[in-house]
Amino acid sequence: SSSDLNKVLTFTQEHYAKPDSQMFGAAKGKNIIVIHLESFQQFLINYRLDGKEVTPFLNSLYNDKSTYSFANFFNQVGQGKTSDAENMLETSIYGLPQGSLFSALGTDNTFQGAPAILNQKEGYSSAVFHGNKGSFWNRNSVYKNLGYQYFFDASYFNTTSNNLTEYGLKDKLLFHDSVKYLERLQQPFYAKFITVSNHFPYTIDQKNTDFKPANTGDSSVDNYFVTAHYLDQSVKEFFDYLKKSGLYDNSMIVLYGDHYGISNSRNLKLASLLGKSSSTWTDFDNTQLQRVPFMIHIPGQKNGGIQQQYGGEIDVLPTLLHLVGIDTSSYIQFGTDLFSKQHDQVVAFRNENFITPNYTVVDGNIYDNKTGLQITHPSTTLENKVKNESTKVNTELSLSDSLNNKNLLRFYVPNGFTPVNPQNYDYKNDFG
Ligand code: GP9
Ligand code: MN
Repeated sequence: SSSDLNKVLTFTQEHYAKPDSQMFGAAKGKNIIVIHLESFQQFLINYRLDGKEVTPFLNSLYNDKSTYSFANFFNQVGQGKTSDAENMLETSIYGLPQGSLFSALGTDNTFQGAPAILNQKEGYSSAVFHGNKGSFWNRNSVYKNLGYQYFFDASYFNTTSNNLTEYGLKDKLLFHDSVKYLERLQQPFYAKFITVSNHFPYTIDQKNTDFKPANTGDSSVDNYFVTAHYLDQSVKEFFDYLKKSGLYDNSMIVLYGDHYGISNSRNLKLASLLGKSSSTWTDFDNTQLQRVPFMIHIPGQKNGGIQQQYGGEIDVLPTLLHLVGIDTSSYIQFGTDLFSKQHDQVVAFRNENFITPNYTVVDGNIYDNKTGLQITHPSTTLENKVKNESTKVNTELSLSDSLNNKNLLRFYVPNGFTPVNPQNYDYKNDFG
């Protein structure tokens, strides 16, 4: 109803964060290439296994002045995993408390997300490249509702069994075989590449890797480093293609990890590789490991570097729209621009836990980020602060749920926005 919608609108308008004037439009007119790093956690960045860098190329990007690299960026997915990450990045609205929003509501709900906004405001074309079946996570339907013009799914690629791992086309082949399509997209374009090779159970044939696994005894932990290394090489090759094709200089390349690769129970095996002991491992440590990479690489930019502000997947859309000079004040978005002075650094997890720059709250327990120790007797000031933040987190998540479950966006048309007509799109393999 309109009162349900108004509650959401009031909340998101009150939390709107205005863009930083230096960053607004800093990448105006550039192609946007989003690289989804499957199951990739932040701890891999700059990590050495037996003295060997696991992801040398991503490390070089992370440490490059042309990249805004976020050291405290968190995944906020629920059970919808990849699809929840995509949903947050495309719409700045949370996934569902249970299940996947793409699967449960993606066929019928109204979306006001990145491809449509970029197209309507700045004339972007749009495409997704993914080497798995288009029906996985209901993407075929959701992408039409988002206004994606092209979806290059497995049917566009040579998927003979040698070319595949468990979740689809090997990443090197995905990038290599996509360039011919990418080059023909009308510029500026918004293009997303969803990788799959670094997906549980982390298997890649010997022929495709020279990297030695760890030896914790848990084969998925051990091989995680091997497939992460393969993903790193794949991204490097893709950058080479972009440079060769001339697209590189005119593009902003965004990389993010969607969610953890190593589960909380397996973290006990991982602990020793991180210089920690499994006997003192806590919920605090599990939460710290929910960091994933978020990097915005803008060739030619020299003022990048490592950013310390806390944020998460919900914050990506307003951040990117502001970078290409699009005003976001009329959209319903729960996240805030990471570069804004008003950016909200309370990062909500889907289960109502949250993290701030100073402390981490898990099941009502407060941990000091500096020491990792639980604050068993918080001061009244801290207690009140945590109470307020926790109220805000719960309100935000439940408003997002109400918006999604009642499909409230169908009652709201942002100023100057034309609702998406999914019938305009057809992803049959006939790209001419
Ligand atoms: C498959 C892929 C995997 O198409 O995106 O999704 P996940 O299992 O990580 O949610
Ligand atoms: Mn995933």
